[in-house]
Amino acid sequence: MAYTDLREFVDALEKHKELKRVPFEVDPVLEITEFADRSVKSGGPALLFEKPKGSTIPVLINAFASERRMQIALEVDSVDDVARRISEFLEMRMPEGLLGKLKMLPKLAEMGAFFPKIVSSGPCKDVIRREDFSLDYFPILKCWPEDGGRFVTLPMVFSKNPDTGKRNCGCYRLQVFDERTTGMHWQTHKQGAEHYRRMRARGETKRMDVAVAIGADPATMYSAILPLPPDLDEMMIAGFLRQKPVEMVKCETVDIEVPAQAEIVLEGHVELGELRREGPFGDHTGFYSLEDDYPVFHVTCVTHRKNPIYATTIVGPPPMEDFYMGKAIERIFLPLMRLQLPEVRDIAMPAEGIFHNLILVAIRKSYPGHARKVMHAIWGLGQAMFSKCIVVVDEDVDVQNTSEVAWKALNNIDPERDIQFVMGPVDSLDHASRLANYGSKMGVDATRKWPEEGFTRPWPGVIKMSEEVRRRVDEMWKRAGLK
Ligand SMILES: Cc1cc2nc3c(=O)[nH]c(=O)nc-3n(C[C@H](O)[C@H](O)[C@H](O)COP(=O)(O)O)c2cc1C
Ligand SMILES: [Mn+2]
Repeated sequence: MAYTDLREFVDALEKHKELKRVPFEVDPVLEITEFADRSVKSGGPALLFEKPKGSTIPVLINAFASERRMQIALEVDSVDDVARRISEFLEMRMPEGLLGKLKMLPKLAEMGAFFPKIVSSGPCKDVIRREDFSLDYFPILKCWPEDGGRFVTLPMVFSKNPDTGKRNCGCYRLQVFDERTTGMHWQTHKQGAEHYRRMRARGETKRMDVAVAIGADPATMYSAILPLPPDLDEMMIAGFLRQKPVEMVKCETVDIEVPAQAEIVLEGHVELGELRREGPFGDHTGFYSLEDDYPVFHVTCVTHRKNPIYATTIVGPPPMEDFYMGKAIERIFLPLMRLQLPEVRDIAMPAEGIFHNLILVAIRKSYPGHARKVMHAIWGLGQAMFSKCIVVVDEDVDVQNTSEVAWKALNNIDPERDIQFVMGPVDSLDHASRLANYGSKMGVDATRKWPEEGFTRPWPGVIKMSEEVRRRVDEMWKRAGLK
């Protein structure tokens, strides 16, 4: 049964002993970060701070911050189950004959059940504040000592493509500038930034409507970070994940819809052309993102539930909560990647690589230069374009085992021959690239080299003891009193 809202998810976490309430006062300035960081690094629970200093609204953090919590969030025993459901849909073809077509009906009906549903009202409208509101009312974290201020870190930012009218929802942090204004940190490659650019290019209006929802059922919250193709509605994917449509409700002051069950909604607009210094911010690279100019979000109305919960996260030196969210993305998106690249057997993004710095790819190699084809395909695949280092190995290497990859890949390469550099877009958070958003990337072909690739020396096998000897020693091992 799909979670209706954030509260039901909190209850589920509590039932599974995955949540700890902190009943005394803790400061959202730095102290909550220290709690959350220690908890995630020690395999601790999600935390619900009931008395954040300076606010009456409780703070939920680390709700997705373990493999188990991601399973609870998506209501599966393994996130591979989600991947499996996606694969089934992808394999769905119109079958031959009437009987086959009839058998398809339930699947098609299931698909129809994913589309978001507009409803006339919802709990996010329990309290509507058109005049009397201030962002100071919320327990917004200052995450790290050198941060430029307080940041909303887990928002669902809704905007519309001015050309197609299609909705987008992305998680872009908001730096609080004052009671009613924040930064709007959509990086240049993201959909919010694209909507903004298109709107500016049209030159018809000076304002872009934006609405920010904070806290909802977990699948809806999670959909905001998914690297979906442009114009694919995150709310539809949320419906697929929770197997129930997301109920959407119109905003009071802007032409945008938000999840009706959201805890908090900030309605407002971005003034086209207005930029303001944003940052620094202790980012998910584990370094501070430097200050930069970003659009400004003007809040014009706040709506919220009775007794709202403020959902947030922190990013910083890995692994943090976003690592577990990203790990699930890796699993869920593998079948989609394999649509284009069926030779890919598995991929892994180890925590130290912060997603964009390192992707390990195992392929079934079929022709000369195959590893390089896969690298280029990944650099051309949505947000995977940011991959700073792609290491391609043969399918017998377990990419989930980073140490095995390091061992085998480092043995297998002749660096000058097997490492390839390309120029292209890089993640906005890359602090080492020569220019912001533009720099070099590296592909490592760590597959076994073929004669057809000009390698004519013999290639050695990996050392392995014979099964027969292993069995003999199993028995002698015990006889020798070894454990
Ligand atoms: C905790 C967290 C914070 C994030 N903050 C930002 C951010 O401030 N700016 C940004 O562009 N992307 C940020 N992202 C990544 C985007 O949410 C992600 O790239 C998403 O796919 C963007 O959606 P879009 O393709 O619809 O633009 C963040 C992700 C997470 C998990
Ligand atoms: Mn999107």
